[in-house]
Amino acid sequence: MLGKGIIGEILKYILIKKINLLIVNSILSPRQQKNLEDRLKIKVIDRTGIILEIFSKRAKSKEGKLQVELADLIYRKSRLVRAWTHLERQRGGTTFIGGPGELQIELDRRLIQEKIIRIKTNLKKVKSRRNQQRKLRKKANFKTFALVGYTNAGKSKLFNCLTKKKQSSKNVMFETLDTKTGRVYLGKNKYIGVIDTVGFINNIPTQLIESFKATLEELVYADVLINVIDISDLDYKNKEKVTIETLRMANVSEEKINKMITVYNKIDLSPYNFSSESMNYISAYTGQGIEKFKASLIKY
Ligand SMILES: Nc1nc2c(ncn2[C@@H]2O[C@H](COP(=O)(O)OP(=O)(O)OP(=O)(O)O)[C@@H](O)[C@H]2O)c(=O)[nH]1
Ligand SMILES: [Mg+2]
Repeated sequence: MLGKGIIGEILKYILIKKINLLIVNSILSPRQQKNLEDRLKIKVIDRTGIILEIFSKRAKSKEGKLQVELADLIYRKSRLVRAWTHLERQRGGTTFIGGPGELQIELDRRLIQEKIIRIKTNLKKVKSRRNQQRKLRKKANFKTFALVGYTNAGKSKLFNCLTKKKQSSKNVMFETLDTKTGRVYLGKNKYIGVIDTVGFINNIPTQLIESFKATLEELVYADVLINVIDISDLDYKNKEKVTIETLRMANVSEEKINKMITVYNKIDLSPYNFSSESMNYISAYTGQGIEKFKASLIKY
């Protein structure tokens, strides 16, 4: 992936600036990671590794922790498998099976697999609890609206605006890992449920999609999705696409994606004046446009 020349450049920087960690902003194969570490003599982390690291720092609830641990185990397991073939090749094609290194890896792999199964069983319980809650909501004749979008777009801030709850909203990536539900009164005796959930990122590690199934499932069952977009972000068009791709990965139907409401947030940070624009331009920070937006939900 990186040519000799570039590696030489990086090596120079590492020595001059006394760097001891290299983060590569793409997905490395286990082999690529090992080769880089051998050449550079420092620790190397790829995009998946760093995202998993951030997720594990953010996880607070039991469910969040379980899901992050699962993603981490799936990641580590795949690394072990490939490292095994790597060792095998190093031995030069002998058919001898059962060398000590291999035995250790097999053992590690089995332990990881057992842990994966244990966590999945625990997560099944989470899923059935969720199912129960959904049934209750259906009974109460609530429509549910799920806030989706790129990480840091302002979903939690908007959730707080709408529900008057105090979901943590911070200027960091992946502040929210769990799903929270709140009730909103729209007037005329009508209530809706609003769901705040984990944010997305481009090239999201597949291990995360797989392990966050219980959380992402809420999106499959929500009646309407609201795509929250940070309009002050120059790259917002691309982030909108990433959200749609991620929803597809989470098995959300095309029909629901097509019906999705888009709301442009952080207009207070944008140099343009949106005050006379359509109702979907808001600031969850100043409260601008929120009442109009809320009123627009009554027609669903
Ligand atoms: N100026 C301004 N800041 C906002 C607005 N909405 C949210 N923010 C800020 O943007 C940052 C991210 O907001 P969050 O609500 O945590 O974003 P999120 O989409 O929930 O992010 P994740 O949970 O990481 O996916 C916070 O520092 C908010 O205070 C807005 O309309 N205007
Ligand atoms: Mg959030």
